[in-house]
Amino acid sequence: MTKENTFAFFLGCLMPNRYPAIEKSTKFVMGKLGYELLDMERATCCPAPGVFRSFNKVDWMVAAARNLCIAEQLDADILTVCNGCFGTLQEVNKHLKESEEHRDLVNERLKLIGDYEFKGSIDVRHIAEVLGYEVGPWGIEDHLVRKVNAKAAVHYGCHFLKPTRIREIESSEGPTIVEEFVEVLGIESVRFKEQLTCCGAGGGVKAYDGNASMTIFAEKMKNIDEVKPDFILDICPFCHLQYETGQDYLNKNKNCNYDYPVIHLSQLTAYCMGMDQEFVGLQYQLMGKNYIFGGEEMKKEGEEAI
Ligand code: 9S8
Ligand code: 9S8
Ligand code: COM
Repeated sequence: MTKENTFAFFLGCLMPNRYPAIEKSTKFVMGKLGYELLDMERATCCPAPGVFRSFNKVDWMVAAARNLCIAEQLDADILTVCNGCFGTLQEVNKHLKESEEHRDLVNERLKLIGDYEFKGSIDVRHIAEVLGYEVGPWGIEDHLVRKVNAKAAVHYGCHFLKPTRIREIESSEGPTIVEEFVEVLGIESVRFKEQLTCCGAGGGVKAYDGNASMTIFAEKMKNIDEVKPDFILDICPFCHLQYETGQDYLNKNKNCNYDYPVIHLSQLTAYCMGMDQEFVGLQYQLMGKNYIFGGEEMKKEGEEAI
């Protein structure tokens, strides 16, 4: 049993480097909900599943296990807000718990770099799961300061759902976990064509072949644009990056005219729980345009600073 109501907060690479507002929002949300988030000192890249695993599975496992060991030493389950980080850490954790052979192999390697031994004493959780299943729509309601009346196109991304047999997310083929949670925040989720396919960034595609990545993304945006949401809601900083920079790319190079705000689940939840728009990062993302988020104020305490 790990410490209750405590998580080792795994930052990954993208969030601290490009989207500190997601980090700040996550800390705000979890703190308000009564969780403690511990820093994982000396943690590295997860390493990214679509990239590192494709090159060398053992090295991928060793580097991931090192991160898992840091959380084991803190005696806390890992919390991640990124699908890629969830993909790697959840999968390696599960696999090493099951495979004695690989556990021994990985531990042999870990010994070479210091005081690390994978024991298999923690779990790995994604914020969408924690909010969706543990806090639940039923549990968030009392913490809300405002609701947002807006339509969202929810993008789940690949690694949160797949591979189905490893992730164990309820209904990987037709997930509703995010939609059900954000409904309580006043969000209507609009379905769109091929909703569950890749954003085009993952698996090393964005870095290796930018054109292929943008071709996939252009199709995604076309399908989203058909249902005209107020914003795009994601649960992964890498998808977030793709939606944000990709729209600019299509506007500049492919004669498009997209300006959908891109919002991570942590940011949306933080806003509804009273964090100032400016700190949630929405102001910056909307680049001086009118906020889409007025929303309906529920309590006065919404003013509080962070
Ligand atoms: S770490 Fe390094 S590249 Fe990244 S953000 Fe999420 S996936 Fe894990
Ligand atoms: S989708 Fe396909 S591989 Fe991934 S999870 Fe986040 S980035 Fe977008
Ligand atoms: C995507 C991570 S979230 S990776 O590029 O597939 O490793």
